Amino acid sequence: MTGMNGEDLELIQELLNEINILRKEKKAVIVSHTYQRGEVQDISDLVGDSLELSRYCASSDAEVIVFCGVHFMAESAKILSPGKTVLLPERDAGCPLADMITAEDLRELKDRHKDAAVVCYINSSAEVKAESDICCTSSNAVNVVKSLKQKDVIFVPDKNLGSYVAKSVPGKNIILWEGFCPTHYRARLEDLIKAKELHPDALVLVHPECRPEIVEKADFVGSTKAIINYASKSSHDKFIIGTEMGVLHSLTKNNPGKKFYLLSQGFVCPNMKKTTLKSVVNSLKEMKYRIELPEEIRTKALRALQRMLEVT
Ligand code: CIZ
Repeated sequence: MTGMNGEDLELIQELLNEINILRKEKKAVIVSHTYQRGEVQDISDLVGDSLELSRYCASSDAEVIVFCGVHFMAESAKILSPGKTVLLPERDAGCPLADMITAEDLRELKDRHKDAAVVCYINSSAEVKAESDICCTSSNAVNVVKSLKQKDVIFVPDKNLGSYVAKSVPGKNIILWEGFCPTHYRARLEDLIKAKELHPDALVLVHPECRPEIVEKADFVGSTKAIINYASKSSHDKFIIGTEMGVLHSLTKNNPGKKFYLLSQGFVCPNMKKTTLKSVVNSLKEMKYRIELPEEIRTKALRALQRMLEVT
C-alpha cells in the first residue's frame, strides 16, 4: 500500500473499522490464503495454506467464516465445517487449475484405469474430491502416493505436481491429467536464469506447481508453508521465490534482515487478488457469498480429505 495519500489512508481506516465492528457483530473469523493481498492478510485471524485454514475454521467456535481465497478453498472449509456459514467474499474468485477437470472427466479416466487409486490435489472441486480415493496438498503429495497399495495411481489435476511426485516415488505408475496453474506455468526457465544472474548467491525456493525444468534447478521445492518455513529458518539471507507473490508479504514482514526476489514478475494470480478490504466488508454486511454443497458430495469429499489426514 505504498504511494498512498491521506485520503486513501482515511478510506482504509474506515474499512478497517467497519471490518472490526462487523466481525464481532457476526461472530466471524476471517482467514486468508498466503496468496491474498497484504492488507487482506493483515486483517485476518489466520494466514496460511488452504488445508491449515480449513482445519483452523473447523476447530474454531465462530459461526461465520470469511474465507479470503479462491472457491475450492472455501469449499474445503465447508466440507470440514458443515454447520458453519462459509463466505467467499468474491463470487468469481475461482481457480483455473481446479476448473481443468470435472467429475465427469474423472469418472471417464477411472473407467479407463479400473485398478488405479485416485489422488486429487486439494486444488479441485468438491465433486472431483468426491470421486477420489484420497486428497493431497503440495506438502504431503509424495507421502500420500507412497501410502497407497496400488501401483497405478491417477493423479489430478496438476500435471507438474504429478510429475514431481512421479520422480519422487519411482515405484508407482502415475497417470497424469493435463492440468496446470496458469500463474505458475507462466514462469519459464529463462526467468530463473535471469534471476540467478541478478542474484547469484540467492537460494532458489519453488513450488511444485512450477514447470519441471524450474523444479529441477531449485535448491528447495515445497508448498507455500514449506517455502515460508524454510526461508525463515535458513541461515541464508537471500532467496529467489518461485510461487505467487502474496507469500512475499509475510516473508518480508517476518524476516526483516533477509532479501526476497520474485523468480518471475508473472507470479500474480488474478483470482487471488480479487478480494479487497471492501469485499470483506460487503461479505460480512450482506453475508455473501455462501458456500453450499449437496450433503452426498460433501460426505464423499470429506472421506477423501480424512484419508489424507490419516496419512499425514
Ligand atoms: O493448498 C494450498 O494452499 C495451495 C494452493 C498451495 C500451497 O502450497 O499452499
